[in-house]
Amino acid sequence: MIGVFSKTTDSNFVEALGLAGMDFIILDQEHGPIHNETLHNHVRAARVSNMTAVVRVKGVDANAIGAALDAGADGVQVPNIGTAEEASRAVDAARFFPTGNRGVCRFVKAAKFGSAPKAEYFQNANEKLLILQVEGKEGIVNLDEILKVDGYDILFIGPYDLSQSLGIPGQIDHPKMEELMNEVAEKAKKQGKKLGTFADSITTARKLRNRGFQYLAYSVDINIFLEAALKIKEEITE
Ligand code: 3PY
Repeated sequence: MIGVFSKTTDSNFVEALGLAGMDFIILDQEHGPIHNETLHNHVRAARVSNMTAVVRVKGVDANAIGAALDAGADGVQVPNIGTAEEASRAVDAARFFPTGNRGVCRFVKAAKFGSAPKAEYFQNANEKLLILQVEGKEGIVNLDEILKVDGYDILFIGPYDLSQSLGIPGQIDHPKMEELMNEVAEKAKKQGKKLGTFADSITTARKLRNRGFQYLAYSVDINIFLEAALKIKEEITE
């Protein structure tokens, strides 16, 4: 799956990325201006353009995770997981009984405002994607334990944060990063977890895809727009 991070408030950007054939969009509440009202419209825009809508919340916060899923998102991505206990708390917040303890309201958008058959709603809700990000020293130290936690689907390596924790901020193509990413990828594969990460160059994205990263976020909507505009200006004036 190839996707893009969204850091804009206009749902037309989301719809356009779906029309371009992107498989998923990550609606970024951690580093973007997407509040819950906007989220409802972005999720709708992803749906009409056949794209999986994932919300990256700010952290392991049960209310934020619940609100994102209540808005009808197809998945939630939780940044900076450092321990197995945090991973378990994320699972608990994102899943209903018997896997977790997510807050229940059957009148939310995800439950078709109360019109979804109850059994179907609870069943479908527990099949939404849960993606956990490991990107700091603590998460790397505790990786084996984090990988043993059940109830989440994808382990996502945040390369920028990881590069900072290695003392080489921003150098995501550094050999030290390559080594660590490979190590994490091998461990995740052994535990049967799917892998995700982020790339901001086509070369890196291709390399990671070939290396088995199934959930690959490429760049950010507003940056894709900016880069295209720069290229147009440059090509016309050269
Ligand atoms: C990171 O690179 O640290 C991310 O969280 C993805 O942009």
